[in-house]
Amino acid sequence: MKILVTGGAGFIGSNFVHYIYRERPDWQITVLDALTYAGNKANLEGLDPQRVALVIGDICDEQLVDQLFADTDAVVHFAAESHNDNSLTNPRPFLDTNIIGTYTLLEAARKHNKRLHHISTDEVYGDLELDDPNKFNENTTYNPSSPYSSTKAGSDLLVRAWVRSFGVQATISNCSNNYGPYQHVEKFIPRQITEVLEGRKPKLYGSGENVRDWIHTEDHSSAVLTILEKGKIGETYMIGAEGEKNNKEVVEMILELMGKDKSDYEHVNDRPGHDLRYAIDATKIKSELGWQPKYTDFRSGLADTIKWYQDNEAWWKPQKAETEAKYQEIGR
Ligand code: NAD
Ligand code: TDX
Repeated sequence: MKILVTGGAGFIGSNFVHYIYRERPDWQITVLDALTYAGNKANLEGLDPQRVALVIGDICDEQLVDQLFADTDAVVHFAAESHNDNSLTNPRPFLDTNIIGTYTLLEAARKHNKRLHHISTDEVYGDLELDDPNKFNENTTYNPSSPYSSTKAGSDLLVRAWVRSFGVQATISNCSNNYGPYQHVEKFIPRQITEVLEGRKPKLYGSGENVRDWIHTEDHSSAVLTILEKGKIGETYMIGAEGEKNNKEVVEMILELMGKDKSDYEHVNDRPGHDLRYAIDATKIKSELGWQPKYTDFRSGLADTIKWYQDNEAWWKPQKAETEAKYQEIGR
């Protein structure tokens, strides 16, 4: 089996590559990654180059994509511009990568008749009230809020159309917020951990009552492999692990696990259009494909993640000053 992984040098993509490398030792893996600010070759260190090849290139490059699709059995598509705050400052790269990039892959999947799994997010459904008893499921209406989530929504709709109109063999998954090793320090959990490691206070947007449904990235990987092997073409699967927590609770837990006073954080300006709550109903993937998450103890997953950032300062330090300078400019 030969598999092409787009965005495989980013956070979730590289965790997936490590997972496949361990779980499917006879698979050949090619990573296609543009190594934007979010991609890092170091995320693939330690993997045998006989089994894992890195091609540095853009998913919008039709010729390159065509060549790579000709020589693979299946494609898992993680590559994206992925950070909401960046999309509020400069939306254009989100349109290029998330929309045109996904279109380019779909055209190659159509031409070469190759299996494609598209990675998406729960954010395409907009947000929920704090007391809404319903969670997002595969039939929830699309209602994205930000340039990021609207371009992810657009990419999902392209996949659905290419399945229906051209018979492309694709599936989609919409996952909740991931945490774990190799996550860029611009994102919530790594930002707070590294702020504490640098002797500053965690930064909570607004009141901190916004809820995210956390899943360990390892569970996201096992779900994606399950869909790739057992999923039904044309179907969408929600991925989540019942990990709802508000941001204030998460910051307090980080501080406590790092031996600090749990009130030792600061409030900063809120994100414009900030989604209030995400929550996933993952009944379908559990009942139809038999998937179950393993990392259901958030506190211990968070403790492991803190330890990873403590042990891997050389990995995150080069991104940190530039990331905080960007936040300073936007007052968050
Ligand atoms: P990330 O920003 O850490 O990684 C994205 C990767 O894609 C990087 O390696 C980057 O270099 C690469 N890339 C960007 N533009 C490219 C292009 N034009 N051509 C080739 N490569 C390009 O993102 P992530 O958090 O790992 O997210 C991966 C996927 O999972 C995305 O599709 C995202 O929408 C989705 N997702 C993320 C989360 C989350 O919590 N982070 C949750 C659900 C879904
Ligand atoms: O410093 C911060 N303080 C803060 O309170 C940062 C960076 C974030 N936040 C809040 C905003 C959100 O409510 O924390 C929450 C999580 O923020 P992000 O890490 O930026 O994630 P989110 O906007 O929820 O989107 C994430 O999950 C869905 C990923 O970045 C997306 O790629 C994915 O699709």
